[in-house]
Amino acid sequence: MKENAAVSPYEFDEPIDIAWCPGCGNFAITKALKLALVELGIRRENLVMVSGIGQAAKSPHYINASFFNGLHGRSLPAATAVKASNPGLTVIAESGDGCTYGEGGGHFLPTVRRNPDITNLVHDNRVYGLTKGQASPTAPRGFRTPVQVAGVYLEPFNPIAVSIALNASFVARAYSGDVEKTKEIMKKAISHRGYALIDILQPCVSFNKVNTYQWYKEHTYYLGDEYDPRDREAALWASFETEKLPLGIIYTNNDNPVFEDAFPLYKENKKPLYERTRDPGILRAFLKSKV
Ligand SMILES: Cc1ncc(C[n+]2csc(CCOP(=O)(O)OP(=O)(O)O)c2C)c(N)n1
Ligand code: SF4
Repeated sequence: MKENAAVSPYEFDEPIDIAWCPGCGNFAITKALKLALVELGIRRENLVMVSGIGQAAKSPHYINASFFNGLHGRSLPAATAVKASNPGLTVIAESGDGCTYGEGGGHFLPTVRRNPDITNLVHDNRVYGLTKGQASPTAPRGFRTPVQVAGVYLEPFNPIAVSIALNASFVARAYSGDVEKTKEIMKKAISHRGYALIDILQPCVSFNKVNTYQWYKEHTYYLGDEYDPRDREAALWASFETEKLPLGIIYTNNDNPVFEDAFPLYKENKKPLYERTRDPGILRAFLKSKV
């Protein structure tokens, strides 16, 4: 995708009130995404945002483009379907860590394996923000909340390690306190052909008093130029780091077929259904062959 001066930086602004708490990390993610879209020259007519339920899932409401806001955890199948129906669109699924890995966990795994050409932005604040701070699947052991009063006793879900284990085509981690670098990672993810996950560390200033902006500053670092994201074993080791969390593109692999390309509907004819002329004769002949 080329830079396109015709896209205005304000094109994606939606003039409505934003319901997030002042200081929430969600603001920076939306800002980074708008900048990435503008710099990639993606026009709003060609963009579809898909989300589930939660604070992060409100993000598409704040971007002036088409969107589908579905049920909790259901962003990925809807996004896959949008892309399969019209492969010419840029499709971004954006939701929280609870929505994607908790309620949507059963969709996350097959989506990584299907490899549709969509970008998946996950606002990872380690809590269920909208419902007032219960632990999410990425909350660490010992994390206390008004519900988990004795602290979480479960092993946290590691979306980076799981997606690398499934040989995902693009796996990255970003930090919402750094708009510039998050924007650059987003540009690479959107330009990547195939499923691209960005797990974005996002401070929830109201309900997560542990993983603050200061905490992320002290517990993250960017992978250097010497790091090769095509090295799956190195990527897995990076995904297990917990003392300091690596940021950047952790794993890429261009070997997996893209869902839309492998879809039987497009095997002989690349045109999406809505562009094809209907031929009732085919259906008639098919029905006739069955009697
Ligand atoms: C099936 C279902 N279960 C539970 C809920 C209640 N609910 C609404 S939002 C939410 C938590 C959202 O958390 P997360 O996805 O982490 O996003 P955040 O609000 O932190 O951005 C829950 C549990 C629901 N709407 N639907
Ligand atoms: S509750 Fe947390 S995630 Fe939700 S808007 Fe407020 S700071 Fe952001």
